[in-house]
Amino acid sequence: MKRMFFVVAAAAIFVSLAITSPAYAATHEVQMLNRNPDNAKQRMVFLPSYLQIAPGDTVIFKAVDKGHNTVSIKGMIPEGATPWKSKMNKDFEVTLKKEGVYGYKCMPHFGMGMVGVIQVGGDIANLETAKGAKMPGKAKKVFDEIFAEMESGE
Ligand SMILES: [Cu+2]
Repeated sequence: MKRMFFVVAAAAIFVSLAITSPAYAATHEVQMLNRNPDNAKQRMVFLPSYLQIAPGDTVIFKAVDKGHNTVSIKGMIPEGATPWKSKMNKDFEVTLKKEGVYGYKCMPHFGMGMVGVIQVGGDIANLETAKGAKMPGKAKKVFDEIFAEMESGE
C-alpha cells in the first residue's frame, strides 16, 4: 500500500513538473561544418543555416568540425535580446526567449559567408533592421538567400 502511494505521488510530481516547468520548450541543433554534406561546393557552413523555433526553445551549436564559433551580429537581433559569443571549437547552447530575427556569424568565416538566421516565434518586426546591418560580401549573399526563403515561407 505504501509503495502504491509512492508511485502515485511520484506520478503526480512528474505531471505537475511537466506542466509548470518549460517542458514544452524544444532543443534544436545547428552543426558547425567545414563543408555542407548536401552541397560539396558550399564550404564553412551552419547547418541548418535557417531555423525556426518557438520562444523559450534552446539551440545547441555543435562543434562538429574545428575552427568555428557562433556570435550574434550587432544590429541583427531583436531589441533587448541578449547577444551571444561562443568559444572556438566548443559546443554552445543558447535559449532564445524574445521573438524576432537573430542573425549570427562564425567569426573566422564571416567573410566566407558562414552565417545563419534563427527566427523565434512569428514576429519578424526587426527583419528590416537586420537587413540593414553591415556584412561582408559573401555573408550578404547568404543572408539575402535566407531572407528570401523566410519571406517566401510567410
Ligand atoms: Cu567557421
